[in-house]
Amino acid sequence: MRPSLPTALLFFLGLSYCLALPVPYDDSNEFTEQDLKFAERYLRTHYALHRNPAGLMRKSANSVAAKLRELQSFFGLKVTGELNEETYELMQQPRCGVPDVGEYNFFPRKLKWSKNNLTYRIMNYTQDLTRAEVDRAFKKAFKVWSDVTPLNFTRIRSGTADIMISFGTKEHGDFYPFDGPSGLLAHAFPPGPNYGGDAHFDDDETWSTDSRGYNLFLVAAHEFGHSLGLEHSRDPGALMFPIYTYIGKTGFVLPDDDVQGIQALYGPGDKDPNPKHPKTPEKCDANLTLDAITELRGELLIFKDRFFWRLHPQMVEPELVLTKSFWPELPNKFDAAYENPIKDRVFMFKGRKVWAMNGYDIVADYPKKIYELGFPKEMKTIDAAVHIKDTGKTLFFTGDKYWSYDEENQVMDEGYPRLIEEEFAGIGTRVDAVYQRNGSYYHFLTSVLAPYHPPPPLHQAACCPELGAMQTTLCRPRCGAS
Ligand SMILES: *[C@@H]1O[C@H](CO)[C@@H](O)[C@H](O)[C@H]1NC(C)=O
Ligand SMILES: *[C@@H]1O[C@H](CO)[C@@H](O)[C@H](O)[C@H]1NC(C)=O
Ligand SMILES: *[C@@H]1O[C@H](CO)[C@@H](O)[C@H](O)[C@H]1NC(C)=O
Ligand SMILES: *[C@@H]1O[C@H](CO)[C@@H](O)[C@H](O)[C@H]1NC(C)=O
Ligand SMILES: *[C@@H]1O[C@H](CO)[C@@H](O)[C@H](O)[C@H]1NC(C)=O
Ligand SMILES: [Ca+2]
Ligand SMILES: [Ca+2]
Ligand SMILES: [Ca+2]
Ligand SMILES: [Zn+2]
Ligand SMILES: [Zn+2]
Repeated sequence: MRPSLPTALLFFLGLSYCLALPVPYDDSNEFTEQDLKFAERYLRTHYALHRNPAGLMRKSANSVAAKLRELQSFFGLKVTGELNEETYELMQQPRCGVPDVGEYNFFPRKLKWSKNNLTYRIMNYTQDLTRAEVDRAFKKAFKVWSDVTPLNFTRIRSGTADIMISFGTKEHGDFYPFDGPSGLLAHAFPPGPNYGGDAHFDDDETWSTDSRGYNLFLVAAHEFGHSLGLEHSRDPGALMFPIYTYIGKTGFVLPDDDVQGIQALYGPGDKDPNPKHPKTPEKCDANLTLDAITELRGELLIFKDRFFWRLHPQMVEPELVLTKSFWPELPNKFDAAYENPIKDRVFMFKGRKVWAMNGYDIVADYPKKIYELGFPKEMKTIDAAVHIKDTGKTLFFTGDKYWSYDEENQVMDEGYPRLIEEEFAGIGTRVDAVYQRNGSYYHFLTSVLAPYHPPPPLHQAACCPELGAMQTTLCRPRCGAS
């Protein structure tokens, strides 16, 4: 039986053709012929782009635009139907080979195994890891799913298992060839007989048990989600998000979105050894608290847990991304952040450490210790930071106190720390995040989002004066970000 995964791909094998790919009419985007071919291939593989009969060029261009719109919408990008820099960059990211669109019904909805007792067999191995490491990675990846369902996975060493696992390169026996290093990392078939449930890993990747190359456990846990019947999720925090992000050494916990998905198919298990499944923050949650806010060259970065929202003045919707997808080597969560626009640096704080960013690049010689800024050695964290352009000072909030740092002379100002209450009456005793916009400070307290309007002369009309201005910015960005 022919496997039933990206069926549409079969139509294109061996055909060479040219589709009119819509690109924006400005010369800031100079895509080469090769780039355009790459983009087309991406849409064919992941968005079921069909080749239109010759002579229907206009129509085919429209269908490419439609696919681009689907892709942009799936990933929360600005939906233009045109190939732009942002879309092209996203296409370049290493990812799973299973398509993102379910509506084409490669397989019926809610395809699942009709038994809870499943078998798997590891057919062969990669040279990158020892056999024991590969065995452990797969076992752990199955455990991710069996922990939250009644499913039970048993390894067999001969015969036919439900889930047959193999490493292969390029064409490897199922008409869905891999593509050499990076790009497609792996794919898996939905539940069913024969190929159903099987998972294939591209052996042209470097597989690892840590951050190098691609982490086999992480990719396998994602693929086995497909083996059990899950499709891709649009939630950038979900394991079933199609793009690979290494999430760090700290123990993996299955995100809530994936738990909901798999339990919708199989129900919950007896006992979940780790019942805390991280939820992806919801920008319009009335109870949202924030970790840190800063601008970065005109863009607003709003940090929350292992994510941040990016809000560019031209963007209609804030984009939610995993911090690790931008900075794999940084902590996934920050305490405080601020931008010094004169030095063109963004400083991000976690515990006793501070990193400096030049654009999105980490500046060499960082992280440094916060006591090098003049804080007492025993200080463990900074709650919030904000740079005041008019005075050249940076205010640091920690506990119920705040400090003033002179950026020009790089020293802490005399007479600090002071009590937050003294200067910022009514703000409370703890600050989560601070951000200054056009003369107004926005402070975000532990459980309340509120703009703080400092007394004159600093005070000016705030753009979103109502309570919860930051949230307004996130939820209805037109108000705050124009
Ligand atoms: C599940 O499969 C294993 C291995 O085939 C078997 O030993 C076990 O009894 C099965 N359990 C159930 C509940 O069917
Ligand atoms: C899971 O498999 C083990 C080992 O084969 C077996 O002892 C156990 O009964 C199974 N549990 C369920 C719920 O099927
Ligand atoms: C592993 O098995 C698959 C499927 O049988 C085959 O295509 C592939 O070449 C094998 N890979 C290795 C490294 O032996
Ligand atoms: C916000 O928190 C309050 C108090 O904890 C709770 O009653 C309310 O349901 C929460 N609202 C939302 C939208 O989660
Ligand atoms: C700041 O706010 C004032 C009053 O609303 C407005 O006139 C001014 O253009 C704003 N400046 C910036 C830089 O947004
Ligand atoms: Ca199978
Ligand atoms: Ca590959
Ligand atoms: Ca904070
Ligand atoms: Zn996938
Ligand atoms: Zn395959």
